[in-house]
Amino acid sequence: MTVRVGVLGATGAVGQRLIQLLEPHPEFEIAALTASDESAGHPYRDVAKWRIDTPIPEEVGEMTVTATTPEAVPDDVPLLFSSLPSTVGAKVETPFCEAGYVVSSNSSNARMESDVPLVIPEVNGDHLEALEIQREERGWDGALVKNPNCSTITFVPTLAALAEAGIGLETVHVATLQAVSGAGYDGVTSMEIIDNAIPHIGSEEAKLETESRKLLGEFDGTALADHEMEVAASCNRIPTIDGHLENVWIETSEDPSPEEVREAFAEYPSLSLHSSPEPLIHVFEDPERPQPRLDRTVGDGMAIAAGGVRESTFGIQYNCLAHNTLRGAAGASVLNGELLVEEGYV
Ligand code: 11C
Repeated sequence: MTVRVGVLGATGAVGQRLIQLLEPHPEFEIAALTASDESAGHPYRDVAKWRIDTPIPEEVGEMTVTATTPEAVPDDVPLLFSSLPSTVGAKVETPFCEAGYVVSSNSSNARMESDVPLVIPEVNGDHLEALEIQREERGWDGALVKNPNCSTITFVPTLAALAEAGIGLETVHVATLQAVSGAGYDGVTSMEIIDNAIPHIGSEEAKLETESRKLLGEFDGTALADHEMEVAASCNRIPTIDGHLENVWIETSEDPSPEEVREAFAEYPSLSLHSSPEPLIHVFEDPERPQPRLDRTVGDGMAIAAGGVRESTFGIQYNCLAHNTLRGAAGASVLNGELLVEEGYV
């Protein structure tokens, strides 16, 4: 049996990716699309400004977009995927949760609230247990679950793999080279970034530093506690369309060899959820490897590519790359939706 789902913010860059992933999904059926008031009342194909390289699925194109309010979404659509701008998400996600909808959200608002699980299923699916506290404290019939920022999702699974292998994480330095699709629709279409590299973008650095510690922290049955590791991030934009590349330096309580690190990455377990790739982390080590458009497609855009593992002055150094709008955004929300269904929250 499929679960009827809706997309909040269906016309945006991540909303379009959600539709691309949800339309053929064996467990979900798209039954509601919401967007801004200007788009409401129109067929999706007339307002979407579709920019994905496969056509708009025919049935989706004919659906009428509604306003982003609980009243506009049918009651028999229990699960909503939110890709709203964070300012909008901060206003409208709560009313949806109050009205009984389970919201799997990619929007950055509320990610660090103590009773909002921030989840990468392969890393910390157990944090969903905090929903009991959320429902009790907020009196919601619905629920709010977040996936992290796309840059956070790119490097945290590699840290989780090291922790899983018993390597104690003390200090992490991460520098990002982020694709323009992370900046949303305008970033891609404006072309203003072409032939330019932009340092110190937005509020990205703080997000990587705080979200990573929450993701790797423990839920003890009553509260989510952050991991104690120290994280310093430097975030930069480069002129590529999709795929965030990150350079990571870690100091650990042990002294793992590069080979042990590669093994930890390669052996980190995946899940049997539909969108969870096997393996989760692909380890590349060939030095002459041609780069363009290979790494971001591993695992159909849902895996992490890692390589360049070597000893450095700061312990171990490596790089990792993930598709930012698939693994890092729409795919991350869909995967959280699959976990919510599997765990009985929907
Ligand atoms: C970027 N990572 O590349 C951002 C976009 O917190 O979900 C996603 C922002 C977020 O600019």
